[in-house]
Amino acid sequence: MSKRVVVDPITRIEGHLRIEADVQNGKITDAFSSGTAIRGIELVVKNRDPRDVWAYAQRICGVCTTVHALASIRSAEDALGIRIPPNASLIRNIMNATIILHDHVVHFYHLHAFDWVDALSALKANPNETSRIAQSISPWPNSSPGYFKSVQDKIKKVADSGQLGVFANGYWGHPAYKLPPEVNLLAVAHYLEALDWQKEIVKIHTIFGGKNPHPHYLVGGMATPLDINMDNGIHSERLAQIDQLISQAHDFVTQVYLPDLMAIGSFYKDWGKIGGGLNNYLCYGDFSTKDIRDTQLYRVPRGIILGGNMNEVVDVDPRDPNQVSELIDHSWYTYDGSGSGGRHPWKGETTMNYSGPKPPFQYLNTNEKYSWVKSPRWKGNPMETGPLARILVGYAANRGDYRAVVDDALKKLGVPLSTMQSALGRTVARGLDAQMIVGWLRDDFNSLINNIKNGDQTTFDNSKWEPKTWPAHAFGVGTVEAPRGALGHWIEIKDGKTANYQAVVPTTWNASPRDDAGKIGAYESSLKNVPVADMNQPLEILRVVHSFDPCLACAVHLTDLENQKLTSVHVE
Ligand code: NFE
Ligand code: MG
Repeated sequence: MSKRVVVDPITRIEGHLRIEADVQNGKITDAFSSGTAIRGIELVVKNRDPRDVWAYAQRICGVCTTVHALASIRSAEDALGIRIPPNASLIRNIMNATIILHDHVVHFYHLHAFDWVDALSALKANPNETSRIAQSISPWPNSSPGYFKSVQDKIKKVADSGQLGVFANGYWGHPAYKLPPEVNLLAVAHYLEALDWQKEIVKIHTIFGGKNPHPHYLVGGMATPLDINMDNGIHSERLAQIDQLISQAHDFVTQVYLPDLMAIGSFYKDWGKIGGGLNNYLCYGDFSTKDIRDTQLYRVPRGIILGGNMNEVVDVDPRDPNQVSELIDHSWYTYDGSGSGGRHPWKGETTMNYSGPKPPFQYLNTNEKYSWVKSPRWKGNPMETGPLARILVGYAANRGDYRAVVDDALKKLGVPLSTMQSALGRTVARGLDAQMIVGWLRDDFNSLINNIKNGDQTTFDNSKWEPKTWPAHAFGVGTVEAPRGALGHWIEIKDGKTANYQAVVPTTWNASPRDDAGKIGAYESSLKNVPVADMNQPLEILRVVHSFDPCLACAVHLTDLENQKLTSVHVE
């Protein structure tokens, strides 16, 4: 007899995700992923000026803020044949690199670490030993015994107050926690340091984009006036500040995040065999060194791996009507009033059709429709997207830079490449993704400074700004490698207005429910065979699902109409 465990909502993610999992003999036999809220941004942007859509689309999410604006302006520029100046390309890369680094660090320390780190165990640590460990793995300066003692005192004060604040609702003491108290203390110290760091790095957005979250973008370039000698724009003092923030980001990633990841990961090698899932990986590619249309110059390569076959990278084309499609057989939508079937996003439709139970309810009817997330498929295949996809596609494409960072990490952990296709691998890949991207961030900033020094301060091309220069009817697609993976916005422009708009988002791929052929999505697949030691404390489910860094706000672009309890676990 299997029992169904419900985790709803999954916390320490963005948005509303519910997992129902059948557990038999201490293992998950089947799982169902449900997005429980919808916002309908694709409907909001209909009939609007395509030059304005980015500002609405960016509000799809406040976590991967920036990337939806970027995908949106790329889709409009693609449709209208607009080329942007080199400086605008560089600034867009810098903006995207910034959000990815911010997201990955926040995910590791604030959203995922406590699945692996027992915060209260840190109270038992010997700060001298924590200091010794810290100094043995990194030159990071905050590493004295006194420093770790002060962090321990801080945790003790919080614990003694009875109000655990950020440490509330953890499964502290769960037998699946394996770190010694000293490493737990190290991780909690860096949890707190990362909180400070993350508010600094986003200043790159506030300088280049005017604000964060949701910095400003512009169809045709960037709304970023460069004026190196004057106060009429981004001048040398501001650029020096960005220079410093990039150096800080580099140091934090290489001296804090990566050493911690390796230290913590080495205690959880058994999770290198758990939580893998589909083994199909999708990347649209990004970070061109020149123009986004030149896919050959992408530093994140474009491509697909099928069935874990690392010997072949398959081409992907987001324009091909036979490749990307969205199915709705198990999603609360309808096509054309009653139909279903797959739709390429240029023919996509967002028509809600809720047929689930009325709250309060115990279980979803998972034989029918059970999610607001659609089921994107590539030639009928469910795909995983995100840092792991980027790392594996880069590796399989024989890229020397990817091979070097991956091989180095595998050597440090003492595990084979196949370990990457797991919950542990996903979390390791996110760190390696940050390692790659923090280097490109520096390179792109240096290129920008060089251009400025050579007298090019142009960030905007207005030659196709006026609608009279546009075709009467056009289709465009904008793709971005967002923190959580392959993001695409598809636009149809008719007579100067947005006729149709579809966003297929990384978390839409990963959180997807079953499709018409019964093929399960990435979360659902990754949960199969995962052990659950204690049905009332399903820490293992959190480990696997969190390893994807879910963002349901993105995935189902109305907040829930009913209040939901926080962190309740139902078991029958
Ligand atoms: Ni809301 Fe997002 C990212 C996008 S979701 S976080 O990254 O696009 O998958
Ligand atoms: Mg969509």
